[in-house]
Amino acid sequence: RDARMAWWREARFGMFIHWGLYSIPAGTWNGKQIPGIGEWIMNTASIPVADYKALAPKFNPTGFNAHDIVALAKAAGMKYIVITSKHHDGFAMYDSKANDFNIAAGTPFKRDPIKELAEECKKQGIKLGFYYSQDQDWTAPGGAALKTGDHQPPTYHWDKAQDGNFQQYLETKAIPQLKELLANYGDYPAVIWFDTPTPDMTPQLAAEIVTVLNQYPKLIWNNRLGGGYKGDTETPEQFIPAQGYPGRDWESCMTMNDTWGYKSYDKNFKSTETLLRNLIDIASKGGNYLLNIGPDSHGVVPPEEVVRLHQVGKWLDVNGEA
Ligand code: JFZ
Repeated sequence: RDARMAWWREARFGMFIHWGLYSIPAGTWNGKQIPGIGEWIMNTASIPVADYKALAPKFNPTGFNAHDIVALAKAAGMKYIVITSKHHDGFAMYDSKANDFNIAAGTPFKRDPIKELAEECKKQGIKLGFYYSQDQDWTAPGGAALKTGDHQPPTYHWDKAQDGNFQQYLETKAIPQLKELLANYGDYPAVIWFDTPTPDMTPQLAAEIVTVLNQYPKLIWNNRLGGGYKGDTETPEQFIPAQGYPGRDWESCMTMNDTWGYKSYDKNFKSTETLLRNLIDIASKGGNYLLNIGPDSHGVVPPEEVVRLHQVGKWLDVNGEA
């Protein structure tokens, strides 16, 4: 266990990337600004499945440049990247054969940004992990949804197209996609970052996933699988725990503004000084800082984020350790 965690414990600083179809509406739907985090817009605005899926043919992020993103992470002093391979909207940001709602099969872009990132990370010598929403999936029949607004229990679905059986969703989409992600990207992923487990993820169903994960003895995965599994890492979100987590590895994930996925009008960016203080506070308590960027619908990293990351890196060059 210790050998497996060694690189992660030394890393201290990583880049979270939330990027998907939600970068197209960018916080606005039917002319209305939708409150809350940008990647939740489908749920928050109760967007029908067919309308949301209609975003895919409009997604052509030709400004995406894996080399520049990896170089940006390195310039900031980051040692790893974790990118959304599939968020709660169910859209896979890689070439998936298991499900055709994905960037390679469903968009004019046709490329596989996860593959491009994996190749660049290997070239530039940094670790890469995949966020995967294993439980919530708002466009696959049987996928779970957490409650928003007036959505009704027990499923909190808002469109009949979401109805189905969770186990079937898991066995026909989530597990096959996890297998693809684990098998098809060379040395990567170094990390699988699960999210938002619901009671649907019983110990029995989670065990089906763990059986797959266990075939990759170097893999690190977080505490958000569900089914009672504690995983390798605690994941305090948007805060720094007062004393860390004695006996546990941990990673604070944070946004620079108030959203993970790109929102065109969220300009509430933290200062570089605040980002640096957070990094130092977290490192002093033995944790890692996973700091988010949210590329836009062209695949371009917002300039406010680029500037801050360069400033953090500059400070570390002068004051940090090698
Ligand atoms: C989840 C996602 O729903 C969100 O879109 C984003 O990806 C974020 C990193 O993770 O949101 C959460 C998950 C857990 C908590 C809060 C928000 N939590 O434990 O307080």
